[in-house]
Amino acid sequence: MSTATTPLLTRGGGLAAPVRIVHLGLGAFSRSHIAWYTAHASDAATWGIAAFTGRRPDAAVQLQAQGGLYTVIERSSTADSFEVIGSIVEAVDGADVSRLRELLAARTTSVLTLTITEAAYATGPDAGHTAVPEQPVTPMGRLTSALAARRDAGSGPLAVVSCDNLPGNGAVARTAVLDLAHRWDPPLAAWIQENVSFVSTSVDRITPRYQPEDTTLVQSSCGYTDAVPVVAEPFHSWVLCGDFPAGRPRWEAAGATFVDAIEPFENRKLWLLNGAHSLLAYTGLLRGCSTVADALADPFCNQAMEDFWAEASLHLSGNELHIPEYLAALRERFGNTRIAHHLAQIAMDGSTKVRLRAVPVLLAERQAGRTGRGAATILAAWAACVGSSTQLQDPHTSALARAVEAEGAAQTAALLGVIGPELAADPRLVAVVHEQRLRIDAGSRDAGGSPTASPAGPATGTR
Ligand code: CS2
Repeated sequence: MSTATTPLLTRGGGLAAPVRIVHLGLGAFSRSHIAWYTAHASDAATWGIAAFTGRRPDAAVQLQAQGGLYTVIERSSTADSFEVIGSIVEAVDGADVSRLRELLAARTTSVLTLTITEAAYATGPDAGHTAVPEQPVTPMGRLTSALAARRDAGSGPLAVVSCDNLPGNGAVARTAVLDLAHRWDPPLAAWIQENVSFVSTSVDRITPRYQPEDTTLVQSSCGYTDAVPVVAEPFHSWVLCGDFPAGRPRWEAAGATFVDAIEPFENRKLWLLNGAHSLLAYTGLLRGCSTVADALADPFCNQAMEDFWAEASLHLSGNELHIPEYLAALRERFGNTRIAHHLAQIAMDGSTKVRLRAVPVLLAERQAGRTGRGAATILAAWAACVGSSTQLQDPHTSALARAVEAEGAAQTAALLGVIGPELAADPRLVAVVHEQRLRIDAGSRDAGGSPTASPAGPATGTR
């Protein structure tokens, strides 16, 4: 069916729920996860989302033309199923800060959710925040400015719910917002401390980036045109920890869980899923793979992943984590060849991601008196990718460019310094990472065949 013959997906006369959630970071993941959970909450009819884009307005324009509706294509290893999601009732260009301030100032708004990427929580001098609150250009700046509007309107407390892959993401969001508030308007910082609850969450659903063939598939399978469908795996998980002073949807009806201590769940997801993703991304790209499933099928990448998992699992205790079952599920999820999850997408923003996904395991291993070679392999593969001609998007591009001017182990040290100066200052740690880098280089030269050495190397490495 061609676009000309299929009607555009519209809400028609269907009722939209009132806006009670404001979301920053309207992208594919927020639609396969937060909006999906909200649509499946038992009280979905009373919880609408106004979603703001990040850098570009495009997704808002396309979604608004469809009344906020879009299709989730749930893709298992054998079949696709299609569902129209209606929880987004307003899609807005992120640059429209006055609409954001207006919505946050409304007492009816109870929750603000965030998927703004890990790098967007930085507040240092390079983070791009403006010096004045009137023209915020970053998501954190926009959020802080909108919280000032809520205070001014006297609309009372609300919950800010971070859904980015950071440990303690609620606390990190709180620190970032308070930092900006202190700089811009100190009494606002006091108001935020009193009135805003920062909820930490661990989110999970593999959601590859949009491809034009997704629209074609919806046309032929569903008989309508959807310019912005989302492909996602069937698996989904959401663990939340914190208070909702102005209420929240009954997300538990859709499978969300509320816990008192989130750290073990966060670490399990960040290290085992995201850490393995980064490992597969960098080793896989170096070995000519393009998707997660391709890299999983590559013996070198696969062995490196298993070695990292064995190491990381030593630091994940507690029966409630069910590590063997979790790993078995991950092998199956990563192996879904019907999902084209591109390594290049995962490889972006690497200096921030590997700091969160690999460094904690590396440091815990070294604290335990071991080398931490499995985690070092992630850093090594990232360094090898950055050191090669691969063009990777990163929040620290200039620092990385300076670091690659060095050569050999000095280059590895300089790259590690971009992740954390304390890493570069530890010569034995640098040596372990560089040793893994040499092994990866040797494996990658072995064009597409078996690696010349096992990814983690012999049992007695440098420490
Ligand atoms: C991925 C994540 O792009 C990445 O860095 O590791 O987006 C991952 O797919 C999700 O966290 C899965 O829940």
